[in-house]
Amino acid sequence: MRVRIEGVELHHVRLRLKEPFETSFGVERDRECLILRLEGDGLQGWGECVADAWPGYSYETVGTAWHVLTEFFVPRLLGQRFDDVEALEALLAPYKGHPLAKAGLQMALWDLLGKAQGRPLAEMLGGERRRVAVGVSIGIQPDIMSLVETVERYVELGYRRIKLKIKPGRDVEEVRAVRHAFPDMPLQVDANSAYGLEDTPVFEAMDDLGLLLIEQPLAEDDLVDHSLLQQRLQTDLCLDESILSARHARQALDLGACRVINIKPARVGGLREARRLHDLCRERRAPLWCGGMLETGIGRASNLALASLPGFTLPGDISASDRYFEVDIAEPRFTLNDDSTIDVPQGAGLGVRVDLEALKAHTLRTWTSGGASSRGGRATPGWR
Ligand code: NPG
Repeated sequence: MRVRIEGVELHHVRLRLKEPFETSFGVERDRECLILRLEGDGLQGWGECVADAWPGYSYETVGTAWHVLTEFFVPRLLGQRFDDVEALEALLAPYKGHPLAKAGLQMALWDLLGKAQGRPLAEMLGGERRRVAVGVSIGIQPDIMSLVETVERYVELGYRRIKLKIKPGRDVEEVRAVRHAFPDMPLQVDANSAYGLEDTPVFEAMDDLGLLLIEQPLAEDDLVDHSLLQQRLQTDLCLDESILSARHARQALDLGACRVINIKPARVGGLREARRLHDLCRERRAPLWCGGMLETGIGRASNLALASLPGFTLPGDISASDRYFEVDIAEPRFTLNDDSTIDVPQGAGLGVRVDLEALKAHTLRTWTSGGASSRGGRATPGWR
């Protein structure tokens, strides 16, 4: 069934996090992102572009995504008919980079097509599980005692896999203390590219702590040094920021730069490329898990659908809705089951309903194009 894209709306949203989230690249107190709405044939498709307010994790920001979407991507899309997502991927292929912006738009088209076909996203992607194993990612805490207490709090809530953020000077002692307090807990660490090969002793010191994996220790553009580091360690390295496509994943595995892959659909330009990456890892029997970027309920629904594919063998960074924001913009809220899993949405498309009041209350600026509301593009006046 073909759907004609008649209108596109962008919402620049800011949601207050329940607690600040500190990583090696900085502290987040609010989460900003773009929420996209596609209109066609009387249906609406929602997507989330996870570019943040500032270029910490990625060079993309809400500002760059706004620019490429309004100036280039949306004008190509309007008035076109789609019966699959492949056509959108092909339409955007000539534009270099900007995977987060492309992925947000693609998510909205998956949702729209799913609604048009009456099929849940998980089924469209080839998902098999009804619930997926999840863990929680814990930011850098003010001191070791509060770190151990924070881990304890999440363990009491039922999370059975913990990821700790680390940075130079806040690593070995912290991880050792948590390991001591939770000897059997599946535990992993994430450095977000904060180290160099000269820091190898730091990772050697963690090598006997029974970690599930060490995520992205070195620079994102450096597969070679990752392979040198992996040779020195028993613990599996996992790459996140370094893997921008299925091709990168193949090269990283071939080079021995990592043994485990983290998939974030946004980082690789959308769910279609994420599925190719999944297929590659499955073929290679490389352990795989779904990362998270502090998504709203919209992006979380998409991650849950993806993680229902059979190649995801490790728990994802997909926590319950109440771990992130006081107020979310999508319903229903996701809750943690007793076995540290979250149910995969079963409704058509993403399977969530956007709370328009909450969306409006958290929107800083909007832009509409096509549809009944305007012709050309129109942005909220007065936004700074
Ligand atoms: O539960 O969504 C979550 C957070 C998981 O730690 C997490 N994400 O580096 O992987 C990361 C980190 C992140 C957060 C990256 C925000 C980008 C933005």
